[in-house]
Formats: sequence, C-alpha cells, structure tokens
Amino acid sequence: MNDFQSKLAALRQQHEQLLTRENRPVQGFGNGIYERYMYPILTAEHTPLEWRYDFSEQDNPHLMQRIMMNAVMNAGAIKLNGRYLLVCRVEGADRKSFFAVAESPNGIDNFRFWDEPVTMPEDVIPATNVYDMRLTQHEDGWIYGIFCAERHDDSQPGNLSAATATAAIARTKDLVLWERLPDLKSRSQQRNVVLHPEFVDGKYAFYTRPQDGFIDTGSGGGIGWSLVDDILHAEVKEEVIINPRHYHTIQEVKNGEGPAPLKTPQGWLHLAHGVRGTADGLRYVLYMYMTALDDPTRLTCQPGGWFLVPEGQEYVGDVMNVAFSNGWIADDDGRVLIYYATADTRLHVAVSSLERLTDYCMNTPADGFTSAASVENIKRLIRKNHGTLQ
Ligand code: M1P
Repeated sequence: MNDFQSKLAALRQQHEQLLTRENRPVQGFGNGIYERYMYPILTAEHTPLEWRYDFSEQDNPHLMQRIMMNAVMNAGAIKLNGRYLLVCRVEGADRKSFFAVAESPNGIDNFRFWDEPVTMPEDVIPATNVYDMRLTQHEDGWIYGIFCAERHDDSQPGNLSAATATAAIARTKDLVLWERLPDLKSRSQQRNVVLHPEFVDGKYAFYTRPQDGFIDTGSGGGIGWSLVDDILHAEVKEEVIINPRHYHTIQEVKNGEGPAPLKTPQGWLHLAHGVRGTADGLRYVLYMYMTALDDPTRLTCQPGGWFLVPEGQEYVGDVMNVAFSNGWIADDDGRVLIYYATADTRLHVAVSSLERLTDYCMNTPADGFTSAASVENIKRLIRKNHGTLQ
C-alpha cells in the first residue's frame, strides 16, 4: 500500500467509526420531560466521503477535500415503512444549503446519508438557497415537503443582502422523486411554513409565519394559519394569528412552527421555536403548545418558557445560541424522537413520549407575563408540596 492508499484507508476507517458510533442517553436526572443523547446524530463530518473527496490518486495526489461541507442541521423527519428518515439541511462551505436524506435503523444512531443529495425541481423562478423542510404525511396520500426558498430581492439592486423568503411546496411518495408545486402565494414574505396533516373544512391548512422582511417579522404577529382551496395553486388569502408573539417572553422577537403537529387524544401537540433579543444577539429556543382537536386554531395550553435550549457544547457553532427543530417522529411504541439542531451547525436527538409531552403541556403553568405572576406559580407549587394549597 502506498502513502495515498494508506491515507485513504485511514480516512474511510475513521469515517466508518463515526457513522457507527453508538449513541447513549446523557446520564443523570435531566428534566424528566425528555432525554438528551451524548453525541450529535449528524454533522458535516457524517456526509459521505464521495461528496467531498476525489479518490483518484492521479488527479488528487494530496487527497484533498475538493468540496467541503459546513453543517448538517434543521431536518424534516418521517418514519416510512419502518425506516427512520431525515431530510436534512446540509450546508456546503459555499453557504448553499441543499436537502439530503439520512437513514437510521433506530432513529438514534447509525445515521447514513443516501448516496446522492435530493434533486429538487425548481419553481418558475429558481431559488438561490433552499432549507428547513417540514415533512407532512397528509391524508390525501402524499408526503409534502414545505421549505424556504430564498432569492435575491431584485427590487433593491444595490443591496446584496436584500432577500426574499417564500414557502416552497414539493411532494413525493418516497423522498426520492419530488414533484415541485408552485410556491405558496402570500402578500408577505413567509418562512417556517408547515402543512397540517388533515383537511380542515375540506381544505389544506397551513401554519404560516408572516414577516415584513427577510429577517424581521416586523408587523407579522406570530404563527399564523391559513386555509387553502387548491394545493396546486396554493395562496394565503386569509391568515389568522394562532400563536402570537408576546412582550418579555421567549417569543418576543419572533416565533415559528416546528414540525407538523402530532395528534393526541388530548389535542394537537405543537413544537415551535421562539426568539428573543439579548445584548449578545438573538436567542433561539424551543417551546411547546397544544391546540384543540376540533379546532386546531384554538390554543388550549402553553407551558410558560422554553422546552429545550442549547446546552454546553451545543451553544457553540456558526450561529451561537440557537436551538431549532423542524422534525419529530411519533413512534409506534409511544416514543417521540425530537430532532433538533444547535448553533445552525449539527443535529441531535432527544427522546420523550406522547404521554410525557402532553403531561408537560397540560400541567406546566402558563406564562403569566409578569414577575409577580411567576412568583405566584412558584408559591402554588410550594403550597401543593406542603399540602397547604387551597
Ligand atoms: O439562525 C437561526 C434560524 O434562523 C431562521 O429562523 P427564523 O426564520 O425563525 O429567524 C432560519 O434561517 C433557520 O434556518 C435558522 O436555524
């Protein structure tokens, strides 16, 4: 074996070790609501070597990476025919995101990317960047992928940072072949748009996130809801805000629906992200809420504060202080696998159950919006523990 060959063999061995590393729950009490796992499930290093290296000794004698990867994050998730599948946002060193499917035998570890990234057909105006797909197994029989399509805002030719965010719609049966439908028409820019899994009043229902600009939600009041007659020409005609932003909460600056909600006997279970401003920049955290089964726009409960935040090393990365989720799987045994990314860099899993998540949502005090109300919540719990609660 020459130098090149032994270098390549070592590279393959190291990569295989990473891909097959067993993941274990973090030991300790945690919070009782979910268990975090020791290792990220997917990182840039997990992407196939074939995507990054030219293996020809003649063309690439130094075994350089010809194409470098930057991050794997924000993945849509689905269990399909017994397979745990993630449609990941992979970002190259060139700052372009694309979709790639990774598969695991158990949803926890041994994730492996399929051979090639997804070839996503374009809409009429091609996008510069695509990301953050939410997967919805709809009762119409299709699996929909709703994602953000970003383009330069040509109405501001002199501003290279001016961009528009639009909700793109594609559908598939197998995550291999995708049919692209026209982007969602909307008066405002839209990101974090999610398709509800059931028809409502015979229509397709979208969770929306109206925003004035590409980054700023501005007058956009929070997570919206809109019924759409025709998925082939989807348009937001009327939009109501079902989960508003609120002063001095974790969702003051913006919020956005995470994955498609899960149906439970107690109501629709939602995972979302909330954003607040700090002296150190924006802080993205995850939170939960529930809506009524007979009216998914009616909020029934929302625990005060965050559900999951970056911890330890999770805090550090490309965009610090960010936890983001757009994928979860409700497994046949009642477990819920929550896929969350941190710092726009890597992807993790946390495990809970429908039973625990509904308990968390229904029995955690709501945000009372003032310090005094928070103190009352704590005093009520103390009195309950002392047996003195009236
Ligand atoms: O950088 C944090 C997140 O920012 C955006 O989310 P939002 O639209 O709510 O601000 C998205 O670009 C998301 O991908 C990213 O993780």
